[in-house]
Amino acid sequence: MNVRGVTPAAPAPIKAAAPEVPPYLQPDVVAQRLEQGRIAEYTAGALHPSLALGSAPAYFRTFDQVSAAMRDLAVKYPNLVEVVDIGDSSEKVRGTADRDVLALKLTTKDLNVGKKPGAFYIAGEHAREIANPELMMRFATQLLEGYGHDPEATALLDTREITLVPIMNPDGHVVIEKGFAKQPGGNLMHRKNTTPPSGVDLNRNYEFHWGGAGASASPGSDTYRGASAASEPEVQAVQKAVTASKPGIFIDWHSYSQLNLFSWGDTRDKAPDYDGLSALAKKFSTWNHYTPEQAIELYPTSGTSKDYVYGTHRIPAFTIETGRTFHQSDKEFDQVWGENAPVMYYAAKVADAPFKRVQGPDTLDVNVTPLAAGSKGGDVKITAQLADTDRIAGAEWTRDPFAAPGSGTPLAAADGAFDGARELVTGTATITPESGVRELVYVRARDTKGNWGALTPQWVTN
Ligand code: 0X9
Ligand code: ZN
Repeated sequence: MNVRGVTPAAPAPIKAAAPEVPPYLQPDVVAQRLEQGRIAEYTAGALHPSLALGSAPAYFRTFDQVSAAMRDLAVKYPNLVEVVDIGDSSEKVRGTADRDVLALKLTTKDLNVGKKPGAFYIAGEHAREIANPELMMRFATQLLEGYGHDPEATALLDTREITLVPIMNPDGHVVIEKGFAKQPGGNLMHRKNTTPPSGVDLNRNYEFHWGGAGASASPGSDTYRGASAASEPEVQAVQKAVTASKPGIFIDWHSYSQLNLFSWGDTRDKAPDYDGLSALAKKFSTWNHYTPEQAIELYPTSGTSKDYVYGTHRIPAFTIETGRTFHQSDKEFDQVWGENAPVMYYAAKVADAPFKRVQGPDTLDVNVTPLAAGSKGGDVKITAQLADTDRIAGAEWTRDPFAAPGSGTPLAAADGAFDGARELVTGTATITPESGVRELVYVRARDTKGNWGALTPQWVTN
């Protein structure tokens, strides 16, 4: 059993290692990767192609492999995810390759609840920042494997539409693959796409404030802005998909520097929602410990994704710079995953009203006593731990995650009064079996200013 309670297929027998076997082919290393499910289709005698990628870290996969893995998820979880082709790579437009910009759209499809608040994450915009595409894939896999087991994953898929673009820059990704495989055309430091003569920096090509500070007009520059605003098909694809889906929150995942950046990147002026953006970036820091700051503090940029998303749509948008290197090792990637997975969950949780939810208390450790064996309804006792930076003023439980905050059933402070920044709350919920309602109860809390925090789910069980 691995940590998620999934029993992986038995590893294929592996021949005793000859001394010249490179480390990444050592039986224990291969077995460990099997355990992690990354090379699920590995069979003895048929080495997975990623093992031909020379010095690449084990987590790294080619564009084709990631695309195939995305399609595999859609086949395995047809009710929870689909692969959406949001546009072509620039090489496809030029007719020199056949790569699409692919998105995973994750949401429980069979719930009849109308449009759900969305979270939209993109990665792999800069080719050499190789860890973040796999960050997206791990998040997707954990949500899907957790559905029906983990209350948070289940609630997220039931109540949110999560769009992930693991590799926004497919042609650039292939340049990195060739670099690891030591093939002609490879370059492990490639950043841009491959539009002639030497690529466009996609994160300087968005149409909002295109051509301003911190973007070069020289095609040879690593921050070349492109021939015109949104000239690149990859940028057009993201702009179009964001405009169509109008998510509640947007994160562009980059590397490296351990930063949670928010708009603006091209001026020191504060964004109209500076306080809310800053509060969210600080909240993310409670998990990843990255420095929260206005993007221009790093250096000026224009035509970036987050300034487009926030500037054009007023959607809270962030650039998160993960880790300490471009080519993160397996060990560093595991750390980056550990510190950023809670950010990915949290941002999606608060996507219904990010600026409001971030001000409200956090609901932690929800416990629900089991129903009598065999019964589908009855009384259960709910307890939850609440935490805020200010005084907590109240809490409630509900079974309808779409019901307006304040419409649930109040929970009481266990110590008799809501008077602190931490409270234990208790209450009794009468569970009536209802068709079409998931077996989850949700708890949320509000502060003295009336800000309701995010919902935290827990199972009702027998
Ligand atoms: O320069 C970029 O596009 C981002 N950094 S990276 O090293 N991943 O290339 C940062 C963009 C954030 N915006 C500003 N710094 N203004
Ligand atoms: Zn980057």
